[in-house]
Amino acid sequence: MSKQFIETFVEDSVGFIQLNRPDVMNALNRKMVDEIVEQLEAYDRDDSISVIILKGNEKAFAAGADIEEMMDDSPLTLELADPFAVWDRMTLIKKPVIAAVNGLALGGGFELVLHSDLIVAGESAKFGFPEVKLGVMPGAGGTQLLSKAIGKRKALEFIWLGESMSADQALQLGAINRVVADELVMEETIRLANSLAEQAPISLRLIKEAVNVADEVPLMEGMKLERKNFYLAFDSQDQKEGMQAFTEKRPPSFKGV
Ligand code: CO8
Repeated sequence: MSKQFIETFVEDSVGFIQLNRPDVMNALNRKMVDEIVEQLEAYDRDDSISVIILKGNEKAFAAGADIEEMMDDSPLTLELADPFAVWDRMTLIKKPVIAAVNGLALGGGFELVLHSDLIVAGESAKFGFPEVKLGVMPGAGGTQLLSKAIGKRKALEFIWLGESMSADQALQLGAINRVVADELVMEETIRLANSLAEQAPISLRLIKEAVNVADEVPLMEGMKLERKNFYLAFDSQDQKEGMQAFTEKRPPSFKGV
């Protein structure tokens, strides 16, 4: 299906969102971010979808927020437009989201990648926050998400200097999950998505919630949520099926209930 700035399609139980402003390196204007988040939410509600993949094109995942759109903004126009409220909704997506990155992921494009759960990149991909060179700074979570991913000192170095990191550097620093040859990014991402799609959906959902709070709450609070989610998993038919299948020495058949 085609919206103004994204293409969407489904293969098996994987929902794809392809950023589609190739003339401007997939620069993210506000309407485009709205469309991305609305589609993430639609896939999240759709029982036939297990995993969501976000992708760009060969040259760019996304080269940042649309500079032309924001260049005449003032604090008041930003306050009234509230462009980041829609980004907050990404943190509420319960299904696994994988970013498949070829080419550039800069500024808001890198922030979109960092909002994803897992990240697969091509060997020539580049990640960075060039905002400092525009006299601004990341605004859609970049300072926080990159610091959590690679630590404060390395994050400061990259964001202060506005330098890009290579896919290999990003992998070594723990910012991304996998690097493959450029032409194999989609194949690898789909393989990863299909592996996730075989797992019990309720387990994936409860694990995502528990892992995400690890960054935000004191250890014992995180442990309590983990425990609550562990107990909750025992209310699912998939828990019965998973354990039954183990004792019967056969593969489980999960239904997501
Ligand atoms: N915004 C608008 N247009 C862009 C952007 C962008 N971020 N990036 C590229 N384009 C456009 C160019 O203007 C050009 O358009 P045209 O053909 O009409 O002149 C077209 O894309 C192709 O770009 P180039 O000709 O520059 O291609 P190059 O291969 O020479 O260079 C680069 C590619 C390196 C990506 C270069 O275009 C560049 O430096 N772009 C800007 C990158 C940048 O600074 N990104 C950060 C933006 S600020 C930001 O993201 C803040 C995030 C906070 C909030 C997010 C809310 C959505």
